[in-house]
Amino acid sequence: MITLHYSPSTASLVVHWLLIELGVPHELAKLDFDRNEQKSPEYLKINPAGVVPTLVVDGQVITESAAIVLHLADSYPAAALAPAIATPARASYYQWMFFMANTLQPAYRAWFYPTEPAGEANIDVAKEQARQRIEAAWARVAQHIEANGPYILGEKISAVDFMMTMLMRWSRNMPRPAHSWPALQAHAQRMKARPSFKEVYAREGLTDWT
Ligand SMILES: N[C@@H](CCC(=O)N[C@@H](CS)C(=O)NCC(=O)O)C(=O)O
Repeated sequence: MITLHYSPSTASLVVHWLLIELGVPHELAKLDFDRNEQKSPEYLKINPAGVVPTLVVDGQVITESAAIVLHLADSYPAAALAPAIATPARASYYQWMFFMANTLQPAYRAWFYPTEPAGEANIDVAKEQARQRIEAAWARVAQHIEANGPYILGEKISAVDFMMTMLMRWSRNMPRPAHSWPALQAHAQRMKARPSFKEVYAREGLTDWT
């Protein structure tokens, strides 16, 4: 039994999307952020950070979107979304997944939760720094895809492309959206054309950035 604790349009989107892409039977447990359900004592027992996603697989709790994505890709090898262990492709796969999780995600966190870096008094500075970090990161990914694409690992799609698409989406209302880089726009179009993307959009009730 697999249960995804999620909230629409958040970091749980990539997990939801992959569960659909991989054809994994699952249940959804929706958290209402407007009611702060992600901070309820009950939810904090399984995810002490009070964030989504949380995936519960046969009773085992797994948190951190990138970790869940890596685990799902390994667990369903028929989809070939993870290169073989100890190969050069696997090294690149780790590199880019960690880049998404360690460089882009914290910068987005600072953009969307700008009081966290240095309090209410420093929101503008926090947002400006986050914006610069996000744009610099996308410039680097765009350069890489332009030279080595169409996917992050070249000709073959991998789980990182799903993570990357979710993160590109997060910039859609920012001063410089990721899709304004032509190489990233082309990547996004490929990913959006997947039936699983349309399906996760339908299931989460999303309509923008199509
Ligand atoms: N590193 C975590 C970050 C998750 C995260 O920040 N999720 C946000 C939504 S995008 C969240 O749940 N925010 C609610 C809150 O902080 O109260 C992961 O990748 O799973």
